[in-house]
Amino acid sequence: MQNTRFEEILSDIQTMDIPEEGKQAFISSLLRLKEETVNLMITGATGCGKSSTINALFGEEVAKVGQSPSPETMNITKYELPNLTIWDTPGLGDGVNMDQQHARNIVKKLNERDAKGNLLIDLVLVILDGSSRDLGTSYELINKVIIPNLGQNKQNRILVAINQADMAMKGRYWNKEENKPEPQLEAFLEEKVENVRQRIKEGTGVDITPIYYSAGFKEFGEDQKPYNLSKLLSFLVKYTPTEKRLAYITNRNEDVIVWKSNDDKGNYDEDTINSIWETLKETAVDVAKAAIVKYGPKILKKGLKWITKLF
Ligand SMILES: Nc1nc2c(ncn2[C@@H]2O[C@H](COP(=O)(O)OP(=O)(O)OP(=O)(O)O)[C@@H](O)[C@H]2O)c(=O)[nH]1
Ligand SMILES: [Mg+2]
Repeated sequence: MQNTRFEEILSDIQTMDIPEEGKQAFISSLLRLKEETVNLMITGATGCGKSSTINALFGEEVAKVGQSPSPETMNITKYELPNLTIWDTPGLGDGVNMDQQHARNIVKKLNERDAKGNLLIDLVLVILDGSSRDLGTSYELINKVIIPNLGQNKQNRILVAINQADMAMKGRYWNKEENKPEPQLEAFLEEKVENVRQRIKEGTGVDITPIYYSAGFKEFGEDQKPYNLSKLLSFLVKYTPTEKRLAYITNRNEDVIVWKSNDDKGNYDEDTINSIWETLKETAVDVAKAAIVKYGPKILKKGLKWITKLF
């Protein structure tokens, strides 16, 4: 599949100031990673912001954003980006009959296997609507449909993210100028995160760490940028199998402004870079490992510089 950013990276390596042998080894490691595809399921109730989140993360117009009350995503929609396949999947909350169908679709997809016999879906991102007081159907979705069908290693295959953080208190305490929550809203969101964590723990015994963010929106001439999107990305990368992580970076939204507003509880870009660096170290083919041993610091430094350049 076409992946121009991948090609750019490869040609960058050609210009690195290291011996030819090292370059070739680096390139063959990367070519192997190029064969890997992440399969990411994004699910959640109608209007929670699945399409908006996909567009914020990977660039506008990847997924159509619905502004009408009728659900845009009636069934599973597949978006194929280079090395990254997104399964945009309706969650529950569309009435008994529709919900049964949605649940069946999700269970089937979660049990699907790839050509190698591994579970197809690497990671499920469940989006909750932070502006909604009643998250009952979302708990139903997570506790009864998704978690029981995650197979082993459940903890690492689900990420729960509360979207529309700006609207959690009906728009109050959202600082529009700085595009971030005021302390009152922040405290409210922290509490929400803790409630969600507890409800899932009680229902399934699985202890996960939900996060909150805002995908932003463009409506009525207003253009609100995302909040905590870098944080969301760093969690997505961390929860994805090492050999598949690079795809998030090569497909990342090029509009740098969407990555700017984040809480100050961590350095999320650095976390992402470290996760990717882990990928390169762990998945380097033998000859690259040998080259790293032989040319050590030089390759490591160049490699890091190259990854950092992507941010
Ligand atoms: N204020 C605010 N609005 C948002 C946010 N994220 C999404 N929206 C709005 O919420 C509405 C629904 O968003 P979508 O992205 O279409 O939601 P969806 O989950 O894809 O919806 P369906 O495909 O119909 O299930 C749109 O009007 C978005 O602009 C956010 O972080 N803040
Ligand atoms: Mg949608």
